[in-house]
Amino acid sequence: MVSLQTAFPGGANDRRPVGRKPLPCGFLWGVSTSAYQVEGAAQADGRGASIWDGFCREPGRIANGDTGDEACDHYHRYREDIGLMQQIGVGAYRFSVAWPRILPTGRSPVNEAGIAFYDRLVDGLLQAGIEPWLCLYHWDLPQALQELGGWTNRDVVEWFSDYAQVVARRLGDRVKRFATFNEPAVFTLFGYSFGWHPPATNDHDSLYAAVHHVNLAHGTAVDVLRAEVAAASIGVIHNMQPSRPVQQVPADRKAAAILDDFWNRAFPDPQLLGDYPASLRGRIDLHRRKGDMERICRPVDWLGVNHYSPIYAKAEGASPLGFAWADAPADVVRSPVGWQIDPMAFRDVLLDAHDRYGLPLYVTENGAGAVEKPDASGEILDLERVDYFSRYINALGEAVELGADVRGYFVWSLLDNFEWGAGYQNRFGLVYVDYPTQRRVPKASARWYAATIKAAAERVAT
Ligand code: GCO
Repeated sequence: MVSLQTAFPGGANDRRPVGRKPLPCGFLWGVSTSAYQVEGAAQADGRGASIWDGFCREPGRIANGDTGDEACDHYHRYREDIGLMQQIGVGAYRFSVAWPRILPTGRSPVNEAGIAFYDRLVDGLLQAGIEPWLCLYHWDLPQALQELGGWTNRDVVEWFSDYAQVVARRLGDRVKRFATFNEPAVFTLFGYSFGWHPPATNDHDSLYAAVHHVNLAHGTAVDVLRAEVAAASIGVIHNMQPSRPVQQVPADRKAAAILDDFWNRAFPDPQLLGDYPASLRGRIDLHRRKGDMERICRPVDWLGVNHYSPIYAKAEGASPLGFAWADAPADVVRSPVGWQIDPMAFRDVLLDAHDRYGLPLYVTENGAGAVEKPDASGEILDLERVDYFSRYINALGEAVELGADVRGYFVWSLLDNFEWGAGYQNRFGLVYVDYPTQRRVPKASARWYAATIKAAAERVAT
């Protein structure tokens, strides 16, 4: 393994991001992953199937026909991965629990072997001085529940709260940081409209049923976690990205505004402010019952913001949504995987989230994708990623300076991993994974992140 002590050839110290904009003391540095993307061991120890297992097997869904069957084998290699986190010096690890690993059919009985994995992971993290941040749902619904209608069946609210109760009772003696959902806007829109995620249906009414039931499941799970876990700190994680028209014409501007309501408001507004954006209310009313908004809007302790880039929309007359997803225009600065690089958009997202929701913020994902492989000497000199992080963390510092209450930052991701529809070809890790051997190789960005965390700690100490 390449040592993290190796001097960063690009000059890590020249690029220390926190030099320019000091961050608050106690600022938390972390890394994020999710269960289906890293665990692998899809058939091990009684894990049930998730909707992603079957979806990956459908021809043409995932680049190169990749699946999460093996992923990074984190299920077996979690100790080595905790060691990598220690070397980088992070204070927190955000992961998700695979619902079908601990409840193979989505409902009782509990799979003890599945729980035992999370016991080992949590204990290993605590021994290493790394705080576990547990997310209940990062998109891997048990297949058995999908067969009962999944998120479109209102009963899912009870299934989810029962699942939350199992996790709380079995892990809540040691885990205190909980998130209910990761990026509900993504899995609902991509799963119930665009066909990019399971269940890949395209029924407009199902989309809004799913939105409302996810919101209800969130609020119900917050109450369960609060009741079950002493001193719990509970949040929810949303992707927040400015929605821009692909061309400055009225029709595209209107499309971008509709996408903005869905992408940036359809979940955080009801969950944190108690109401849906006006443009969605008519659709949601078909699924709303008396008392629902009170069940959805429960007090939480923090808001997790995932942000990578702005998104683009264009007018699409044929779509019942009133917009189509669009690539970033050719004249903007883009990452190797085509996502726009715009650190000031990140700063503004944090300021807007602070103003609108008034909660402590944690950046729970930020990072840059690339198609990469080791050079002749075995190193991965991901200097573009280092540059991205450096600029984005500076933008975070500006947001703090302008008043945003941002308390932590988690890199996506610790490891290269299964990037959904893009399979393994797009890599986001600080650590390279050689999939055939599962060998981990820290990239230059891992050394840079370690230096950044160390410099921040030294600044506080001096
Ligand atoms: C998401 C998910 C992650 C992704 C990451 C890079 O934002 O889509 O939370 O699972 O892998 O964002 O696309």
